[in-house]
Amino acid sequence: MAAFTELVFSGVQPTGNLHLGNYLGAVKRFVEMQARDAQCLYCVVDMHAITVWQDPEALRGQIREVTAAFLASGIDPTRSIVFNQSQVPQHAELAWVFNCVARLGWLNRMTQFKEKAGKDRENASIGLYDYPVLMAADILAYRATHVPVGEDQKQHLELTRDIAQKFNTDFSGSIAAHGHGEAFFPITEPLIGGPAARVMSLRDGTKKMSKSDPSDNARINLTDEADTIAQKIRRAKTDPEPLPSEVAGLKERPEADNLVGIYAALAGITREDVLRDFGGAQFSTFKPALADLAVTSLAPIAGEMRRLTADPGHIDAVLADGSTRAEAIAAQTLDAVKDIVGFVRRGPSLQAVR
Ligand code: AQP
Repeated sequence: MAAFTELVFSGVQPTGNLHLGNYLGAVKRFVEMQARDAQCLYCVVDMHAITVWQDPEALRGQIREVTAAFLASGIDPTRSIVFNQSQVPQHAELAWVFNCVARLGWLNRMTQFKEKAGKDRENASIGLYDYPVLMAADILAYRATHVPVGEDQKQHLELTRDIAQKFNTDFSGSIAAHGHGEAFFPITEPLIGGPAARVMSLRDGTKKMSKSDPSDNARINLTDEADTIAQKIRRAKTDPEPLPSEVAGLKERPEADNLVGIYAALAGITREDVLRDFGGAQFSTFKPALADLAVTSLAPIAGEMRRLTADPGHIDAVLADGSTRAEAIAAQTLDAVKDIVGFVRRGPSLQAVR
């Protein structure tokens, strides 16, 4: 592997309905990361997807669809490593070690589990509860230094940092004895930010835009046709006031704030810039401008996704190549982890992995 100063990792679940929030909060930023001096790994996290029920045939299609979205958005699979989680067994292996490092009390505080399990907690899968530990393993199998994610993943990233810290402390003697210095795992930096770190529902500005929202009108799907995108924006909930000319004027106006944030993220500008152009405008002026921008930005991605998904063989080849390259890195981490923890393994004990 070439020597990069940063290692970037992130993932998207193949749970269907990939939407504008996933694109602006995550995938678009994955593409931008490729300009940094970084090895980027982008993973279709299919093992996370099955923490809630997935129809097997649909899941296979969804894995290919997320891969197509990565490629259609501009992720270059020769520069970045694009793969699906289940093809790299080290994710699950490291998750088990981390299950023995993470504390029950830490997981009990995870708000996403509480939201997703709802009132029927006793019936939620153990995988859903353990999701953040597998996520820590995804990131730390590559000893990733940076993780671009939407704001909803902030608490999980904090857990990843806690697990890395505790592993480094619990095994400090063994880490040093195996030639890794004072710390084996990095304390990964979350990269959360920009105007679309949390894109909200088009029907309710206080709720996150989400794949599982029962109303399709609440989100813009990456596969939506131009007419559908324009119609969803036209029908998006708003208030009767014109847009303010200062960002402070968006406070207490969640729907207006959301649409301005979406415009800013699509145009690659700030909310301030948007309000400089549209301050004082009615939504009857702003919404068509936003719809035009959304269609111009998303239609080429949707077209390219259609072209790519028509050739599943090509997508599977990209995933196979990426998985082989990912496994070459993760296997080194796991060999070192096994030595540090005190397992006996085949092959010589590794002294250093990087
Ligand atoms: N609304 C959002 N705004 C900004 N970023 C978002 N992300 C998700 N929703 C928004 C970011 O997209 C990446 C991939 O998300 P995921 O597929 O792994 O899982 P998720 O966060 O559970 O996605 P959904 O759409 O919210 O699914 P459901 O409905 O199942 O809960 C992550 O970086 C995430 O932050």
